[in-house]
Amino acid sequence: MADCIFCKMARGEIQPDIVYEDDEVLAFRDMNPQAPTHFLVIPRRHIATTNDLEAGDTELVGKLYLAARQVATAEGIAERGYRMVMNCNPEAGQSVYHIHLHVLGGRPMNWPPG
Ligand code: DGP
Repeated sequence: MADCIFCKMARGEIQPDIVYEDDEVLAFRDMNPQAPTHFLVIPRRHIATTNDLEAGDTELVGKLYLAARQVATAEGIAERGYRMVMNCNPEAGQSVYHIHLHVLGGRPMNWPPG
């Protein structure tokens, strides 16, 4: 997707603060952090929302979570705890239409979320 900001990151046209990358997955610090640690994990391939996931994406989705765990461990938040959130569509607050797993930690989290 030519205009998608996260696709531009995936192609290397924009350089975020990358914390993990491989052939299929990229993770980088959120520009508007909501916790002391807040990074996003995305697939390099454009998928607009979780509603667009297909059966063939099962392994890719698993890789997002494994990357999240790896970075959470490296960031020192794995044992204390962290939250993973993927917002879908306007009512959930999705603002970038390229799926991304938020990983937040370093402070206590409230439940239910706002
Ligand atoms: P959401 O509202 O769930 O779609 O979250 C989008 C997140 O993406 C939001 O927390 C801010 C972050 N974000 C948007 N544009 C950029 C960017 O250009 N760089 C970085 N690092 N983060 C971005």
